[in-house]
Amino acid sequence: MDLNALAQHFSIPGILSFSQTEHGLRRASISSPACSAEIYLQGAHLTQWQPKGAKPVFFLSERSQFESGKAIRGGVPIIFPWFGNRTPTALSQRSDGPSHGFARTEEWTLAFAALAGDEVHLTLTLDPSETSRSLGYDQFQLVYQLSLGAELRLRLTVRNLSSEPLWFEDALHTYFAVGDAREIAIHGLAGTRYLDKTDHFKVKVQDEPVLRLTGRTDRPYLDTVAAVDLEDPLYARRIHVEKSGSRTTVVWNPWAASAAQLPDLTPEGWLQMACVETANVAADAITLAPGEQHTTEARILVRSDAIRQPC
Ligand code: TA6
Repeated sequence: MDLNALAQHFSIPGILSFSQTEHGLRRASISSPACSAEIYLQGAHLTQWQPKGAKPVFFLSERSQFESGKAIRGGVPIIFPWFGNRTPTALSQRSDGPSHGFARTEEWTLAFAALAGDEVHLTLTLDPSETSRSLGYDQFQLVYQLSLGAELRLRLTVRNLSSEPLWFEDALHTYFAVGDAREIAIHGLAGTRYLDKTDHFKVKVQDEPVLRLTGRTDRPYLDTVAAVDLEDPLYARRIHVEKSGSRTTVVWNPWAASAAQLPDLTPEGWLQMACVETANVAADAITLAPGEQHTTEARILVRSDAIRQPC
């Protein structure tokens, strides 16, 4: 659907409008009494959400390329059908394809947009494409429902439309904006097992009651349904992330040395970000029987920490 058709079908005067970047990426912009937000149709990529009176909640790299087929660095990339590098599974010996799968660089379809009270509800869908078929994914549908208001709800549903089982990993690979990654504290993962990707994927347990970042951190925490609080003293706020349909929480910050290897991140960019991802990866990967579906949901809200609150 071109820009005019999008505007004709889905615009909500004063609330929801559409535009296009110089590289031809189409985006929806939201400005409601409760929040402002921006989402690109490529990857159904939510790049910003800012509740009224709060700072932007997501980190968005100023070096993101915003070009067709290139992943945007920041916001909430949708990771599907594999996390990281593709590796053989019980259902497929293949290991080809882009890091983090194809969903975040494919063109999604806007299927629904509405204002209900102060909340804007959007639904985007992804169907098989030449790219997904070439990678062995030809009978599925993704449905992504966003509720954008004073809080944010993201629901990613995967449907198996084939007569065979469908294996996948998924992640809402959320980049949170922070005042200084060295000062934040991440609550909710104490005693939880994780894979330490900075140490050959060794299985470890977080002994500390609270996670503070002191270097490159790359941890899928497994078999956890816990809510997480990201405490940010510099921004005087606490970002609360609840989830359902997700048994993995990934925490990632590249730190200085690895950040220097990322062309779409400024050398200091790592200081302003922390990824806390709502996911199902590795042992938590999902296999759908024919006709089955699964929904991964994140609910995000921001609390001012001006007055210290219990976690
Ligand atoms: O979620 C953490 C992670 O898997 C890291 O290992 C790092 O690769 C990060 O994702 C970013 O991946 P990307 O492909 O977006 O550069």
